[in-house]
Amino acid sequence: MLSVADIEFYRENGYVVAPSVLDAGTLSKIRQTVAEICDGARGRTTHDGIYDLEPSHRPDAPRVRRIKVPHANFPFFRTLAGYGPMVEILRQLLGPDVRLHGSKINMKAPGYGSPVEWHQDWAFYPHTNDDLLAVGVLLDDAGPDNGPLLVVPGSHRGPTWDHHDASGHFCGAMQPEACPGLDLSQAVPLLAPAGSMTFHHVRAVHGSAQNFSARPRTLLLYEFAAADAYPLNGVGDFADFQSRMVAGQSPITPRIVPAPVRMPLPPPRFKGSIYESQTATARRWFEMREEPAPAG
Ligand SMILES: O=C(O)CCC(=O)C(=O)O
Repeated sequence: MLSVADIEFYRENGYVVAPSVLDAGTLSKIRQTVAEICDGARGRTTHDGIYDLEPSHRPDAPRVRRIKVPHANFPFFRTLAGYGPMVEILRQLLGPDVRLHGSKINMKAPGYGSPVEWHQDWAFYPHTNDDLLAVGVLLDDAGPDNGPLLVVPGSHRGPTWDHHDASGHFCGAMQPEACPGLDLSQAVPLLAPAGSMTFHHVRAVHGSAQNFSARPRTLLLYEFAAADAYPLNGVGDFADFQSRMVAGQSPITPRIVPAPVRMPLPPPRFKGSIYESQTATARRWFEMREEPAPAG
């Protein structure tokens, strides 16, 4: 559970870190499951519905950058989305009725794990209200040098920035120099031991650098919404929408609040994951060093 001060901190800053939420057994089971899924990338030649691959991936030397929508692809991660201590915190931040929106596992391997350019999740999935957040479940210790999540405090109360490329297509990356008043030097790294959880508001500006360290950084991300937040780009499969409730009731009456919205349209030129769509950005902010080829 978060303290009253923690909740106030989240409202003011748009993020909060809850140390050591996962019990040791659950952490170990998640790590083992992630390792088994990654083994399945051996022999793959391209991205697919499960794997997003590092540019230097080889079928005989797999390098997975992301496991896509684990809650939909692996029942274990759908069950984990209802993990009691996490849901308690979600109820504190989002209210009694909470729906799972999405999930992903971002892996930053030592030495080459890819950066994620500055963005706001809200630019990808605007809703009728902005009571949404992402939970980062730390599967490794997050230190200053292994590509931790960086969040700009208070940015969730500011504009929704343009995330489009020079051709006018959505690309999921901001151009920070075109964001007057946004001070990235204020960004805070969310550092905590494995088993901790970070919570960042859907409108918070965030990103992360390449992992230049010798330690991995594996982050399971779950996105959650207050159940009365309806996606502005529609509900494709209502049965699935309803099945993603993790607490309380699902109302048929959306709550609508004024919030700055830009639609992620026209769709990205490069699809599949944020890593792919962000390749269209005019200028990368985070340094991206050549990845050493896998040995062998
Ligand atoms: O993995 C990270 O450091 C950031 C991930 C993120 O913000 C995203 O995938 O939307």
